[in-house]
Amino acid sequence: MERIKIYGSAISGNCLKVKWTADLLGITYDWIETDILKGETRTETFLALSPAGQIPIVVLEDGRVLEQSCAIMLYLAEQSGSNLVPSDPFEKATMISWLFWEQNFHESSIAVRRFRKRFARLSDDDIDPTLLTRGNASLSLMENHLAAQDYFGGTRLGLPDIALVAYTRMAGEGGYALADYPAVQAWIARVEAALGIPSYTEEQA
Ligand SMILES: N[C@@H](CCC(=O)N[C@@H](CS)C(=O)NCC(=O)O)C(=O)O
Repeated sequence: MERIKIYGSAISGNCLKVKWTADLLGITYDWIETDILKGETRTETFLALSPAGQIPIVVLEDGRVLEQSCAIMLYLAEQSGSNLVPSDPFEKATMISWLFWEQNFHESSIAVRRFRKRFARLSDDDIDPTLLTRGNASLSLMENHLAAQDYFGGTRLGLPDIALVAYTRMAGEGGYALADYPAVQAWIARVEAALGIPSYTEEQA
């Protein structure tokens, strides 16, 4: 595959999903660390690449730009000819439905609450209380799903695991008690091992 550029940040789960997918697939890339806290996604140069002003983005060798973490993961997986994207249309749509759920329900509560607490340094009273309820509802749904299987797609690591683990492993920073979700905790360790990344607590130490 051509050499791509990934604009991302090491503190962002959305960006790490893309990095881990590329690493897993053996795709070579240039990583351009982009600091959202310093407004580096709001510069004229960045906005010319991505009018949405958000990371991650991928710039292909021919200059085309791809946005949205889960769309980028799908592109990398399909483009590299991996078996991470099922060929059966129902299985493929089921896999994609987890990616939509991650963005629509999980990330929009767990990642947002983590950002408000860890980076915006808001007190719990100043954070929308529904973020806690919806985040815990996400973790409960995952707990039930993972009680019966090792990975979201069944017996092996797939794109939904990579997408969902990104912010789930950081959920403690958002004020969620991961200890209440033992199957989720075991799954996090399994996915980290499969991706060959250190556990989040080790990374922070
Ligand atoms: N749905 C997007 C979300 C991207 C996103 O929220 N990016 C954040 C970092 S995690 C960002 O760039 N924030 C800066 C901003 O919005 O100004 C995706 O999955 O790629």
